Amino acid sequence: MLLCEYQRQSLFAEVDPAFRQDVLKGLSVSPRAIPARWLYDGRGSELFEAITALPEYYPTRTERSILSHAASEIAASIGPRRAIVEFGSGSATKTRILLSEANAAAYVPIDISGEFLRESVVALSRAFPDLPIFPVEGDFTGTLALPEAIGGMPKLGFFPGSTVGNLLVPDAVDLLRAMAATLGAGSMLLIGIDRIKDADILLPAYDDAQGVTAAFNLNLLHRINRELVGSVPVDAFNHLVRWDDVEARIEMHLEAARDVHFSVDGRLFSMTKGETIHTENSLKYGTREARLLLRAGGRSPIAEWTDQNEFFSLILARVGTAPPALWERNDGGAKAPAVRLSR
Ligand code: SAH
Ligand code: AVI
Repeated sequence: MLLCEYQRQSLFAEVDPAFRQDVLKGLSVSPRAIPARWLYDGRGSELFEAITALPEYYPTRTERSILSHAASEIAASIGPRRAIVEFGSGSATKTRILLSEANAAAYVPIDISGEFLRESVVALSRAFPDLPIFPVEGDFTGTLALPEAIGGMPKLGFFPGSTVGNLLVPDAVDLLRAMAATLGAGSMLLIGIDRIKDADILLPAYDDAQGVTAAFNLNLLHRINRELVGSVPVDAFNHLVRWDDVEARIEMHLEAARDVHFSVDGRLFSMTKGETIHTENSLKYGTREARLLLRAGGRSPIAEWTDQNEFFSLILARVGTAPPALWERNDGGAKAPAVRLSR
């Protein structure tokens, strides 16, 4: 049998045992749910990139615009020669804006999507030939060691895209605390957080007219079939998006359009029509909630930038939860960080 390169890679690539475990467990529990990090294989990362260019998907272009306006202020606040450690770097498109201003000593992109990570590092090292880059492939919610080469450098954690919103609050707090421990004393964090807004803006952002987000969601089933010898009838599933106003989150599900029976890794599963697999949460935060989240995660916000519509926040925080210094207060008393609007 002749195999194309893509089939060859899929056949001989090692299956991550954590993927197998999460899928088998996620399909067995009620309600069924698979962690969102598994949406990102090579194809999933490509589809996410396509999502970022959709007219309905406001977060990427909004954060990029905020970052472009704020980059020189951020560079002044963090000072020179930090190692920038990015959590969930993807194509690292926004990182280029930061790197152009920040005079970084090194860059460490961390991502679970290995092939995509390697490609983005090649492109980035062409754009920044003098910057030492140390990619780390892995799950940032697990224990990750940073490269020894950056051990002695002061660090800036960069966590853009509102990827923190893909974690439930207790998990987000745990991750922020783990990041603070990994990045060490004196480290800073620059984090993007998507704000609560009207459902008629949120829903289309996750259910676009061209069906790219649907393809991103359904790719999880293709991935299961490819990597875990699955027989999931992908055409029997619909992309389903909900806004939960109480939990302030978008939910993505895969809904069975009819009764289905399939196997994964030799195990049999049945779903009735209308039953769903929950594949992603995307939590949105109010301004105060975002600051409280950071404080719970062991960080003190010191500056915040937003856009004209106040759709998205980029927050700079330092390690520790001590109250902000007087110069950081913008109203002579309230312990809020200075907020600047980017236009
Ligand atoms: N930072 C980019 C990409 C955001 S998409 C941006 O702002 O546009 C989320 C990225 O995080 C993807 O590249 C995905 O592969 C990665 N990712 C998601 N969960 C992860 C995890 N648990 N560990 C490591 N990387 C993860
Ligand atoms: C990466 N993450 C912040 C995206 C989000 O908006 O929650 C993932 C995504 N899911 C569907 N569209 C985009």
